[in-house]
Amino acid sequence: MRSLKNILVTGGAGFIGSNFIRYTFNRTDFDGGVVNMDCLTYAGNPENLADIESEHSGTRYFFEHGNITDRDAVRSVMKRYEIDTVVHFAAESHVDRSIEGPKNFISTNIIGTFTLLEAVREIWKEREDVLFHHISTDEVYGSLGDTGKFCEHTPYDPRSPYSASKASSDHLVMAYYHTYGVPVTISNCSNNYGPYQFPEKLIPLIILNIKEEKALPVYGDGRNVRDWLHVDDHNSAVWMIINKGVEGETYNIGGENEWENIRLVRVICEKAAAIMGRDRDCFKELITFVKDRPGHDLRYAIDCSKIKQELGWVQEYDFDTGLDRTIEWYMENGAWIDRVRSGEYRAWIEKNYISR
Ligand code: NAD
Ligand code: TDX
Repeated sequence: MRSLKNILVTGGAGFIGSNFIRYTFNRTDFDGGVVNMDCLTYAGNPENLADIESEHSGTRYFFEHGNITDRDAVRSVMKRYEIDTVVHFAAESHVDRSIEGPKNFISTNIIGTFTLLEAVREIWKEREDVLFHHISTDEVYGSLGDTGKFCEHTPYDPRSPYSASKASSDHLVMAYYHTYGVPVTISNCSNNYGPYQFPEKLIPLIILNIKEEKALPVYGDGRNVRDWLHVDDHNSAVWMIINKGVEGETYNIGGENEWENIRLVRVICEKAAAIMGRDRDCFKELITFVKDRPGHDLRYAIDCSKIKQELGWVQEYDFDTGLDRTIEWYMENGAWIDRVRSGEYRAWIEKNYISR
């Protein structure tokens, strides 16, 4: 029986991690503690959790400003908070940045995961009620043609420095399970959307450029396909895995919701126009086809029948409504967006965390 009393969330100040922490506090069947260890890169913003911080800080929620590659810091957090569950989100997550400079991806995604695994291997030696859950991506499986889906047994075939670093971390996690018996699970998820996503990723970037009537950059011919899932549906799947997932198993998570990029961008243009009370097609003229991403994977699609059948997970968000709400969120949260993009929040971080 798993303990699930003290959860260490790595990267909890980022997009999915902050939504995960809010998700756990909204659950009525969880009354444990959550420690958020995050080094606050450009993508980490503690303001994402201001509501949780004001309600639970010091009682059930604890922020630890630290780097997962720092062996001593990781061990100290694991021991001080008597962590029994690690949910490992922390990563460099943007493919384009990995193409520009892979070094941080190797450091955080590979060495960081290794550092965490070494800590749990040592600290959890005598325990059986613990779990290390590793958050990964469908991108490790490479690129699909027009048909087929990735399943848990699809051979790994990463194409970008980002996906190669995630593939490497997945292999390390499984190696620690087989070699040292560390209790682990892995999930490989498709593209997430929702609130608090850093506006370098496609959906928030397009929404914000529409808002500011800037060009909407579509890579190549826009025919690449992604499978979109609401971040809360990803997090409900993660919650199920840490509660009842089987050690040593991988679970694919997906939206069963494939969209060609150009089709999605056109729909966002129409939805935003409706929300802003503008003509249906007025933003489409901003669409600009730009140079393709090198090694751009053509299509991702996930077969998530395993987690549905074995753990009873289902997606709850309908994409039409989820996308509407997401567009509204970015339209309404101008102050958050300005701070995230201006670097002003850096000063806030330094004042509130780094100098503490
Ligand atoms: P994000 O970039 O929004 O957030 C990453 C967080 O990790 C940030 O808060 C950052 O400060 C923190 N971080 C980075 N390096 C760190 C380090 N060395 N030490 C401590 N903290 C560090 O990323 P996201 O989109 O929320 O993705 C979270 C996880 O989910 C990643 O592992 C990613 O590979 C995976 N994933 C993301 C998606 C997606 O669509 N965004 C889909 C599938 C899987
Ligand atoms: O300006 C853009 N124009 C464009 O056409 C951007 C930023 C992206 N794109 C395309 C590239 C992709 O085909 O849109 C698609 C989605 O791009 P991203 O939002 O950068 O996501 P992707 O590269 O698919 O990776 C995402 O999903 C899997 C996350 O960033 C990863 O962390 C996750 O593992």
